[in-house]
Amino acid sequence: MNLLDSRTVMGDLGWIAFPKNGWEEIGEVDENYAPIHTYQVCKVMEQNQNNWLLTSWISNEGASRIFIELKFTLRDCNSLPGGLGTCKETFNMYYFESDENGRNIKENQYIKIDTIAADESFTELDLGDRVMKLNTEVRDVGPLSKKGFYLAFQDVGACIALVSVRVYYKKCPSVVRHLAVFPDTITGADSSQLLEVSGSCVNHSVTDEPPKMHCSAEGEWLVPIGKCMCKAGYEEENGTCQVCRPGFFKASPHSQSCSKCPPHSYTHEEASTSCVCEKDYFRRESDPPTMACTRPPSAPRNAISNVNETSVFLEWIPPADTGGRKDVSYYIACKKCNSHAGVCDECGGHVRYLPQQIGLKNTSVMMVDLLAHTNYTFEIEAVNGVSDLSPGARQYVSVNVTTNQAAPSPVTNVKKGKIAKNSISLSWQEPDRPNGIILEYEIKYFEKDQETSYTIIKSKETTITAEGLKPASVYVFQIRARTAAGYGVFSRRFEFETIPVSVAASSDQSQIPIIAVSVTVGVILLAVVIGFLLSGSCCDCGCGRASSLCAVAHPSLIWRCGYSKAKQDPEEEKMHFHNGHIKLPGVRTYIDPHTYEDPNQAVHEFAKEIEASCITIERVIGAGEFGEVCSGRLKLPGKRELPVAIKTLKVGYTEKQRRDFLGEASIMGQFDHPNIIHLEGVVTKSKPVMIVTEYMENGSLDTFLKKNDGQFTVIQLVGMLRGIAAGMKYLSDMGYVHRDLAARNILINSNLVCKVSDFGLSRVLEDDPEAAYTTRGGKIPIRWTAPEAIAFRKFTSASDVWSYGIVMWEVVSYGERPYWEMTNQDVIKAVEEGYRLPSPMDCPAALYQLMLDCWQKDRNSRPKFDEIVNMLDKLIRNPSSLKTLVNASSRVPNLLAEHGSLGSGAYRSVGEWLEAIKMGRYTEIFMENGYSSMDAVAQVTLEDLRRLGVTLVGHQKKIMNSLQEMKVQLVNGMVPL
Ligand code: ACK
Repeated sequence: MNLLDSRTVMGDLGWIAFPKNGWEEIGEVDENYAPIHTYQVCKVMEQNQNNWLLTSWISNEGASRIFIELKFTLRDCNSLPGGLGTCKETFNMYYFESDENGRNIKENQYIKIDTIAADESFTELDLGDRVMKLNTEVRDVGPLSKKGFYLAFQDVGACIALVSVRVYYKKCPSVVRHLAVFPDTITGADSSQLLEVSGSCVNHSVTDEPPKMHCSAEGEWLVPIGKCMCKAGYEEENGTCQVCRPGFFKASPHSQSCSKCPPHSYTHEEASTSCVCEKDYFRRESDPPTMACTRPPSAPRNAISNVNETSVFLEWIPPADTGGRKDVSYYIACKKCNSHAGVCDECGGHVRYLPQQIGLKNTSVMMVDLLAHTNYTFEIEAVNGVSDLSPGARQYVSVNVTTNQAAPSPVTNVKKGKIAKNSISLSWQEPDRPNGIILEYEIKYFEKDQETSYTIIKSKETTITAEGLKPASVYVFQIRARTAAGYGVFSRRFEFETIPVSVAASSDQSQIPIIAVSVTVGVILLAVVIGFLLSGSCCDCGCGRASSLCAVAHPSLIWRCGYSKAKQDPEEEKMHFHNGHIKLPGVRTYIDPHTYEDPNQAVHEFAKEIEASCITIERVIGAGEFGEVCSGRLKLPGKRELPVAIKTLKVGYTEKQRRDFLGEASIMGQFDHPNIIHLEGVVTKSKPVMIVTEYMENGSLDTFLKKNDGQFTVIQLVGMLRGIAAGMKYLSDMGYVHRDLAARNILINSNLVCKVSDFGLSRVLEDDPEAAYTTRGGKIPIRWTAPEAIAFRKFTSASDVWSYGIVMWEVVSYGERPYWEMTNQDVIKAVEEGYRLPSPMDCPAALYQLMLDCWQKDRNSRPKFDEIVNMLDKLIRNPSSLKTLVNASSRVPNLLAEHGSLGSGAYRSVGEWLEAIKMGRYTEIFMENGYSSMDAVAQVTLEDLRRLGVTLVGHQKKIMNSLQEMKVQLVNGMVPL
């Protein structure tokens, strides 16, 4: 900013030269006739020059540092003839500060600014060329403290022309930066000083942090701090804030620009800070204004339920419309319904929801602790963040279920018995609500505060003694009961303390007389009992109602009914756990009874001895290899009476037969799984020798299915298969290979629970009428057995999986004989050539695929039993996956096309064939409809049969199966894999 520019001053500059003959002004004008104020002095020949040129007063206009720019020419002294002695090539510049415009300043009052020398001086020559070498020099002065100043130029004998003098100061010019206005700012007095300047926000703008900039001595704006932002409803455009147009909004000063209203919202105003939701759409308080307006979700879809005793598992898929939100969760409403009265009540607090009832994120939930045999309605409601803002109806899907039998209620009444230094005896009562027959109790105990290391004892009795405890230590006990429905929950914790060693020692001593007395009493008692026995009286337990049918030589000479204890109490199965893992006696694996030198020891290790007097035989239900199989009842002391199956060993058996017979019990006794037939015990101390197992009301599965052909839903069939697979998984986990898995060796109870049975060693195959001798001498049930087991007796869990596939086929075809009447040799050949059983009728594709997987030639490619269980569980949970059936027409693909015609088969005419399968009544219909040859018949499909009027499912099956059988025989094989 100029304070003075001698070149722009039109009139007199008002400068004073002193002495008068020193500096003189040259009155020149430029091309525009404007005066050029040039002062010159050139007294180079004279001694002692002191010529001053004094400016008029110059206001500094508030600047505290000013700059003086001089433009001048200076004569080179060397170019001057003779004047070298006095000639100078510099001049001095001075200033004097003053608040007012007044003269009378003495030269010595001026303060020197600098001596000014020329960068370039000129010579005579230059003068001749009229080339003036103009020098420009700038000096600054500050800090100034007064309103103005004078400048003075002192010549001491140079030849100078002062062409222009410009006096100015520097300032940072007003700017708008980051929406803040910064005013004109004069730079500071110091050359390195930065002046902090505050800006002010432009219209419609605001700030969190007041904006600042720094004005440098050079007049530049530096280091901006903070900024202004257009307030809500306004956006920045070219350094100003402009209003948001209708349909646009800006919610916060921090947003850059106005945005279009998000979906399902609008605004008709200018300068909107938010948009309004359309009808039926909402925005939660916590939703950002930039988010679309949303609405409650639609109802969940495809809910399915799976009832397991008194638990219900629900699964569904998310709603088709989530309302535009991601925060969909589910709420389960539970109603208990009376089917007769048609009324429903809230379920109440006893129902537990896993993981929770409200705010479920996953699409499944489990309800436990429901009442047994009760109808429930569960409403699965989908909710999202705006559900509570919507007055609309609830969006839910409801599922009706009926619960089954409940697991037993917890044991509540636990009492301590004898407590010693290393043992604690306990007794308890049956739970209040056993909900079935209690099969056993599980007692968990651990030293207090050592819960990660616990022991589990299983007991059929309501008493146990925990042994091997530490003296003077507190132990925590919990007990739970098991019925066919599974385990109940554990009882609350009961704490008992063992006695210290010192107390035990003294009490042991004090017991000596008591023991002596007891022994005496015992001897007397024994004598009395023997007396009774000799006189032929019956026992006092009420046992001994055995039926003569089973030819039980009933041992009436028994004075006490119950178990006789083995070496270790076989009632109690004891396992130790540490951090959830079994610690001792090690991982539970199957122990081959053969490894026992004495087979009797094996049987008593794994099976309880039952007094024959506790068994009542009612009727013969079948014949086994070793003798009759009977049904009856078992009544053990302190226990409820149980229905049981009793296998007997016929009289006149050899020692080997006895060993083999009891071998099955030694194996069965090692298993404890709801899908493995449960061994109650054995009778070996009296004759006949018996194996007592749980009773399975519906007998063996193959006969049961044949009897109930077509009677079950697919889900029921899959449920049976699931049970068998679960049992087999357990066996394979135990390391037991069954070798004879077939529907005939599965038993089924009245609840349609399937259990694997028929365990044995080599015997198992001898016993099976299906087993045939192979070329290598073994006896093998060919149709059920994997090729590697037939070929080189490679029996593994993988070969059991093959057999399981055959069982699947048997189940889905309701007990049909695998490979029908093909000979064993043909079966071996066909399977070897890669043919497999075709899909049974109406078989879900998923099941047939699983069968084919089980029949993979490479045994390692077959699924494992745990995978089979998982797969079946998935199908059960998602019943719609079972709806796709194996296409009827593709069930026996390409057999005829590839392998000739049925005409060359066993039947000469359609009539003969239909007669042979007892379907002769349809001969006429077949002939009338063009099925007059066996070749034509071969094309018949199920649809054709229905069209022909064969409406009975049994007849359809018979005809289709026969056709299939013929086709299979024809190709000497089956479905090529
Ligand atoms: O098909 P079923 O009636 O069922 O005929 C056979 C018969 O004995 C010879 O094995 C039946 N059976 C075997 N064990 C049991 C059992 N635990 N419960 C009921 N029936 C059984 C089988």
